[in-house]
Amino acid sequence: MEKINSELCEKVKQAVIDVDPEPAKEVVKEALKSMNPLAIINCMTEGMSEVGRLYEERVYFVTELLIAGEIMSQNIDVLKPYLAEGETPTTYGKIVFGTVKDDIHDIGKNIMVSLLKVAGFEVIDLGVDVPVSKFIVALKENKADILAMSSLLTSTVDQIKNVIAELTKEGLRGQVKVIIGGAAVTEDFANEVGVDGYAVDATQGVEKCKAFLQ
Ligand code: B12
Repeated sequence: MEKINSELCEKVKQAVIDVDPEPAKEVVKEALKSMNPLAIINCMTEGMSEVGRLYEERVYFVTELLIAGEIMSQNIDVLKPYLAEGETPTTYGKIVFGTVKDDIHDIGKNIMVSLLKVAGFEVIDLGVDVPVSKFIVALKENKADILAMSSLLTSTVDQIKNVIAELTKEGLRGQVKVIIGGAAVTEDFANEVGVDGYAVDATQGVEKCKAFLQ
């Protein structure tokens, strides 16, 4: 069970919203003394949603998005070693993971990649702005069991459809389970494109990947 300290969580969230890296680092270090690292990541994610909202309202601009992204990435690196504590190593299958073409958002993907590794998956992380062909080549080369794709932009979400179409054309669709996520992806979209799984967050995403291979 994740240990959540709501006052500290609020501080962590606010530290991301304030887009000031040094105090944010201190707050995360303080939180780590009494909170589960995954719970801290979830509090930071809440802060990121608020940063997104402020951007939408034109209170924040791309600079703030960039700094908030850096704060999130740096602190996830600090938390990563603590994520594995208490986990029993298991060997699940291989996953090819990437953010779709023309999209460079990678924080959510990186969180899920870390959690998948902790859970015992072998992850081939293709990074961001991944063209259709790169996904296909990686799946073939690695004989992967699962393909995971992230998309945060409504303008790039249709890239998922392109990958699925190519998978089908190559005769690979029946051999890999496909899971998608990211702020631009909805359950309806997932049903429409006919993927095997969709999850609203990385923790649920990992559970779905485990279930695919059981
Ligand atoms: C940080 C940020 C950036 C940073 C990204 C830094 C980085 N290294 O990723 C930078 C500054 C680069 C950026 C750029 C842009 N951004 Co931006 N960005 C954001 C912001 C504020 C936070 C995203 C984030 O990291 N959230 C925290 C993480 C943890 O959440 P997450 O990625 O959603 O992941 C969670 C789940 O979705 C899930 N998940 C994610 N992937 C997957 C995959 C699978 C398989 C599964 C199961 C689950 C899963 O797990 C995670 C949680 O556990 C969002 C706002 C928002 N509400 O999303 C806008 C947002 C996504 N950006 C937006 C925009 C418009 C842009 C720009 C076009 C701005 C511009 N004018 O240049 C560019 C586009 C660049 C590009 N080509 O990709 C819009 C998109 C609007 C839309 N509907 O298309 C948003 C929604 C802001 C807004 N409200 O307007 N951005």
